[in-house]
Amino acid sequence: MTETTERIDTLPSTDADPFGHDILEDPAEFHAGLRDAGPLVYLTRYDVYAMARYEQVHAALVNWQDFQSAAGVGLSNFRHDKPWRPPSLLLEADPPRHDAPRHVLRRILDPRALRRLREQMFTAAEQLVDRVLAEPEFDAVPALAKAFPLQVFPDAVGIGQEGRENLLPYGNFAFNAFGPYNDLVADDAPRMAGLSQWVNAQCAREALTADGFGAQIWAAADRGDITHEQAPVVVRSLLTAGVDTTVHGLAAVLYAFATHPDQWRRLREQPQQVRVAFDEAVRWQSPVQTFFRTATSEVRIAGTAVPEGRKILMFLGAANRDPRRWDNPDAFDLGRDPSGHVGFGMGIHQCVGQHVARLEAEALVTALARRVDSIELTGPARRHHNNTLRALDSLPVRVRLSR
Ligand code: EJD
Repeated sequence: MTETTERIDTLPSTDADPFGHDILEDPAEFHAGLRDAGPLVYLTRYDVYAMARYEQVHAALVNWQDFQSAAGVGLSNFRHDKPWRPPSLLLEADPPRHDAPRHVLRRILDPRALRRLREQMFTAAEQLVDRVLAEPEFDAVPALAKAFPLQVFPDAVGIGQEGRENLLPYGNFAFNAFGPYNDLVADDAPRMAGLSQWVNAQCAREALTADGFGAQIWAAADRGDITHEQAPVVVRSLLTAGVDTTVHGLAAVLYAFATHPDQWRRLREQPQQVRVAFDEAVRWQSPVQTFFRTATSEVRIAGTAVPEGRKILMFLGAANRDPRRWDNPDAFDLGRDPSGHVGFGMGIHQCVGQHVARLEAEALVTALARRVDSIELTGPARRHHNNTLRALDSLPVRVRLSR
């Protein structure tokens, strides 16, 4: 990349802004430049280190000892700066404090525990798809990618109907807040006190139905697996991490198929490929683009010493398209094995909700594949800029039905 210069200590650097609107709109060229600049790059604008190659990103993700999360996984360093909300007991914690909340959520969200949910999700997807397909043209982001998770996920957690419109804005802010304090954060800051208050109220035992994920978290506290003080903060994790991520994961797979008619035909012939298709879409788009870690001691990355306490930015999206790891990485291809992608992270913090996300995708895409012969864009897909998420605002499509 043109802005890359060699520093005297030979570490490549760039003054580009990964959180600026130009790069958020289309990060591909920037990612390629970062990967090619070297295994470790210095970002002058934020005084942080960065990794964009698969090998280094993967290695850091599985090394929680050297790369901690408790100082925050955003740009802000909790050693020096007060977080905007009490830290997450999962995302923003390291072993041993991380482990009890993690085990509780893992048991509630593991594939066996989700079997009961499966039928509900498939029924809900069929009904939504039937309604949406009454028209041949629609915007797939609001009509499907947002509508589906916004119905089934809050139901699964067990919150009330009132105020669910707060979930996406709250998550959108939380994911922006992992980046720098730029316009994306500042524009929504005035709403946050109100949104936080609403989300926190939903985490109380009294606000939750008797049989959802939320109630199961409180039941774990009754058993002593976590404390009663921890329970509402663990419920908050579901409400923060479980909505915007799946919305934009579903948007990614719909975008992939709307722009790859050959892959849609292939899925129609091999509907059992739906789960591979979702993971390939997560690899290809990487709805979660970036995360930070903090060095717990002086750590060497590809021969360069990163001092203790420094922030390191991991470009998951760039790693997921690293040609050193993937053949033809920019292709959305149902024929490849996308496993090993870092779109859900890797290691002890790897997405604990990934089976819920996969279930939602399987239900929605299967319902579409049963009835939709072809799907095409009728206008440009429009991006939604967020400091962490690769997101879509709009995906105008026309579908042809098979019956
Ligand atoms: C997240 C990247 C929380 C929380 C957990 C995970 C995320 C966000 C928030 C999902 C980050 O525990 O509040 S993808």
